[in-house]
Amino acid sequence: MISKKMADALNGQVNKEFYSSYLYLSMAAWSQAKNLKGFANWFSIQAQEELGHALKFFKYLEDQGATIRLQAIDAPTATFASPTAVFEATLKHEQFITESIHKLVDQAVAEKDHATQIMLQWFVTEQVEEEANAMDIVQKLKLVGDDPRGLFLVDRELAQRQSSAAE
Ligand code: OFO
Repeated sequence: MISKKMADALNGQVNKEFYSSYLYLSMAAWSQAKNLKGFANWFSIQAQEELGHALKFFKYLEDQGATIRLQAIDAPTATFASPTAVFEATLKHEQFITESIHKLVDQAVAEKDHATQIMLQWFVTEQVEEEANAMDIVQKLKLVGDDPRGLFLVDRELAQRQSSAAE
């Protein structure tokens, strides 16, 4: 059994993960509208992964017999200034999520809640990867600048992303 304080914090994270999914779905819609089909593919898969993250927290709360309180999900931003801006927003959001996960770890450590610490380790590792992926794409887009041929190639690369059921 986890503390009420820990359960409340994890319930907050469930909401943040659902919001992440919503945000990436919104980015997928924006990309699709701009005919950036590879971008849309990348964001749709990202949205699915975030749904998986939300459900991992949900299941953990369930397994711990904690009270689950689903909260309203904020409406995500719907418009972005450019293809680079949409991935800069992705990186910024992932940095925010990393900070949130680290705060949860700090709380679990302070409470000597070993089970929650172990559960959170997966997310600590995942965030390193999420930030690295977003950073890599931002850098590519900056390199490409205003060159439409470069953007075409990045879009083609993002079209290659495949959904990984495990995440
Ligand atoms: Fe993007 O990792 Fe969950 O939120």
